[in-house]
This record gives sequence, structure tokens and C-alpha cells, in this order.
Amino acid sequence: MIYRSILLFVAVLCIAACQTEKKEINLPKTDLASAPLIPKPIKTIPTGSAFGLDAGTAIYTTTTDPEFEKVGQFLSDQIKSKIGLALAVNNPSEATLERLIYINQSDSVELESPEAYQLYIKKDSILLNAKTAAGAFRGVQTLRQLIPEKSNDTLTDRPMWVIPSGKIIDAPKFGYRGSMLDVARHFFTVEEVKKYIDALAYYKFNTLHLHLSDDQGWRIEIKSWPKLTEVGGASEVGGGEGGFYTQEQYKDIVAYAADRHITIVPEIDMPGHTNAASLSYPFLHYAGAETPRVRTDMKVGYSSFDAQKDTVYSFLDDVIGEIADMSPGPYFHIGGDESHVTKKSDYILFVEKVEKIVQKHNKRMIGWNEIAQADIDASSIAHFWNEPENAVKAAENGSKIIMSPAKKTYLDMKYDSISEYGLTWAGYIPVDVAYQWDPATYVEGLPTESILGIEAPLWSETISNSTELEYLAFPRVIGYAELGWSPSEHLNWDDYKKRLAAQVPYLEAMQINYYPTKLVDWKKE
Ligand code: TNX
Repeated sequence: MIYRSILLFVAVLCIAACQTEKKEINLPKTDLASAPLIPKPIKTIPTGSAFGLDAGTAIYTTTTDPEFEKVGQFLSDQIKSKIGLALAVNNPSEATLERLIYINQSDSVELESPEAYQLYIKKDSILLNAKTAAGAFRGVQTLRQLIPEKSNDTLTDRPMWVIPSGKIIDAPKFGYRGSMLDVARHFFTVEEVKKYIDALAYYKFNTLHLHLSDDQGWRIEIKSWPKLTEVGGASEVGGGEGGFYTQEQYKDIVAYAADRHITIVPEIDMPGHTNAASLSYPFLHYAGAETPRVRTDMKVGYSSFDAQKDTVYSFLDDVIGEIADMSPGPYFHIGGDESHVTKKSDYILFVEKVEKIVQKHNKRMIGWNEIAQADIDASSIAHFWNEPENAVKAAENGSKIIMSPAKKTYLDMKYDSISEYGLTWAGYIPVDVAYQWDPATYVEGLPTESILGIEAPLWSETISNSTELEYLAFPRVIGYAELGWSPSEHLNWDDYKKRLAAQVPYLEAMQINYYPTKLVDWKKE
């Protein structure tokens, strides 16, 4: 195996070296440092020359890890759909080969973080080094962003896409960089979720948290409790028909995300936000909560599971078990927010018991910051949204924290007074406010080491399809990608807003709707 890969490597380098001597192409001067990359890499060193991407280019990957070949194929597919060029992957018989893109597995110490990569762009080759396929995948996104939409048709007898030369050394600041989609208040189809995943991948997110249940709907098939979707999945906010993912569909989403090195974090919200579940199976209902009925309104805090009943926990063992079996990622999110009608002692009992069930199914528990009231294990994660004191308490207990401050990261907040969709309870969040804050210092008393990362939640009370989802998510979510990835010293609104403006060709090509805020001088055709 190693022999084969060395041979292949030497062979392709030879082809490239011999071929380029034949033709000297007059490539234009470039500046890699001014490329509008988002997130901004740690280090960019321009060399002023260029790599000419054309039909004479081929992609090769290390043969020691089949996941790298998948990353190479992903790059080839993306190049095909962006500029129409079909590049072979690991096909040494390629007769017209002149330049190559080599995606290489490397154990270099500089690539310590699993998502780190190094990109060396020269005249006749591009070398992408990474320790893991995930790192290679992140590097491929940088490369995608460097490929211009338009070719230069005067350099040779065929179109050539000019990529600026130089070196990029890069790795993420946080290991957890996510967005959340609420598919419970309004249901979103598998295709709509995949479209969102594609855009998240382009900006190097590695997590999508799916809010799979709430008062208005239960959205994931549970084979041992079929009424959850038959009854609980049949409506949504505003009275639409709702919907749910079959287990096959959910697995399809998980696999699609995994191909983009994105982990799905499933959430079943409890003990509150459970009206749809209790409507399906009334034994779950807590006496202090409002009687379950079909809910299409936007109220919160009136439902609860009964924390005192053993049957509730056997039910949850089945539900968590079935979902955990379909979710290869390390986490299971139990919600835990806004359980206003649950007695505090019952709430604490409930969280502690459910944590054990989550652990039994080999997952780490995540819960909204309220869970810090319980005596949670240090391996469990508190998801900060509104109570700094609970985030600090969890960190003191050894838990990691995910940062989703409502006033900064809630994608469902309106941008301003003229926003079409969204709520306002946490204030307006214009695009610059969304970008100008530091997850590492936002909560006083929270040590940086406790912060696992950042997540931007998109609650769906006011949105019900991709166009509306995108209106709220874009462009704000692109800024969170940079807050989660780039070193703090690179975060600068004036510099960022120019790079953001340059995202228009991508957003338009992908047919992604976005809010054209006046704060940005959009580069429209
Ligand atoms: C609060 S944030 C909620 C959600 C709502 C959202 C609307 C959180 C953990 N709970 O149930 O959808 O506000 O912005």
C-alpha cells in the first residue's frame, strides 16, 4: 500500500514537472492575501504568481486513507458544478495531465488539530496537507473559495481559472462550530436540511444541531412509540400539516452531513416543550402542566413530562436509544430549557436521571444552561443561551460550554425594524452586532478553556421554507463561521464586511436567499 502510494506520488510529480517545461504561460500577478476568504485563515503568505486550473489539471489523493479519496471526489464534484470543469481523481492514465492538485495525509506536528490543513499553491501544483480527512475537507473549502467564477480565456487555447499562489496555514479556534435548526415549530424537508448543510460546510462549520421535538411537533420516527409521529408530527405553528423524518430519512441526513465532515446533534427537548409527546402518549403528562392538545401557537413554558413516573424513563430509554443508534456523533441534546411548570426538585431529578440514560447509550449529554441547576457530570455540556450564572456554575463543575448567547447568536431575531421574519424578544441583531463580540470573553468569569465552541440557533416560529430560513440565516451565519474558526486578532468588521460582500457570487450560484443589509456594500453584477 505504502509502495503504491509512493510510486503514484513520484509518477504524478514527474508528469507535472515534465509538462510544465513545455509551455510557459504568462500568468497574471496575484495577491493571495487579498482573497476574500471566510473564515480568515491563521496565516496567508502570498507569492504573487498563480496556478492555472484548466482541463489539464488532475486531482490525486493519498491512497493510505479512503476518506481522503472521498474528499478529492468532493472537490472534483464542486469544481464541476462551479465552473463546469471535470477533473479526474486518482486516475494515472490521464493523458493530458499538466498540473495537479495533491491531497496528502501528513503527520506533521504543525497539523496538531484534527481539522488543521496547509495549502501550498504553486505554478504547477497545489499541495493540500492534512492529518485527517476532516482537515483535508476544510482545506478543500478554502480552495473552492479561491477558484474564480470566471475563466481567463486568453492565456492558452482553452479556458483557465487563475488561482493566486502562496501558502496558507490554518486550523480552527474552537472544536465545535455549529448552527441549530428548529424543525419542530415548522417542519423542514430532507432536501431543505441538506441545502443548509451544504452552505454550512462551505464555511467550515462542523456541527448541525437538529431540534427534533417541541410543543408543536415531534419530527423523528421512533419505532417503539409510533404515535409520536402519527399524532405528534401532524401539525406545526400556524396550523400547517407538519411532518417528520422516517428513520431512513434521518440516517440519510446524518450520512449527508458526515460526507461533509459535519456531525448531527439530535435534540429531544424535555421535560418542558413536550406537549406533542404528551398528546401522543398521555401517561407522559405532568399534572402541573397544561392539558395536551394540538398546539399551533408560539407560547412556551406550559408543558412537562412527569418526572416521578418510572414509565416516563423507560419511554425515554427507548427514544434516546433509537436516536443514539442512528447518530454516530458523540452528543445527545436533552433540551432542558424553559420548564416553567416543572417543580424545581422534579426538574433536577429528571435531568439527573436522563443524563444516566444518555450515558448508557454512549453519548455525552448536552442541555440548555438551565441543566446546571442539577448535579450534572463533568462530561456533560451546558449550552449557554441566557443565564451566565448557570454557565459559570457548569464550568466550575468541569463541564464544557457551548456559546449561543441569544442577544448575539439567535438567528431568529430580526435584523432591524424592517425585517420580514423573526422575533424581537432578545433585541434586533444587525449583521455587524452579530459579528462584533468575542465568544471567549462574552460571559464574565467563564474561563476560555471551558468553551467548546459556538452555535447559532435558528428557531422556526416565523419561517417555514428554505427561502425564509435563508433570509434569517444569511448573511449572519457566515459571521459565526469566522467567530468560531479565526484567531481573535483577525476579527475586524471593516475587513470582514468587504469579504462578506464578495460572497454574493457564491450565494447567487447556490440560490441562497440573504438579507441585503445596507451595512454591507454588496458586490452585485
Ligand atoms: C427560546 S432558547 C427558546 C425557544 C424559542 C426561542 C425563540 C431556548 C433554549 N428556548 O423555545 O423558540 O426562544 O426565540
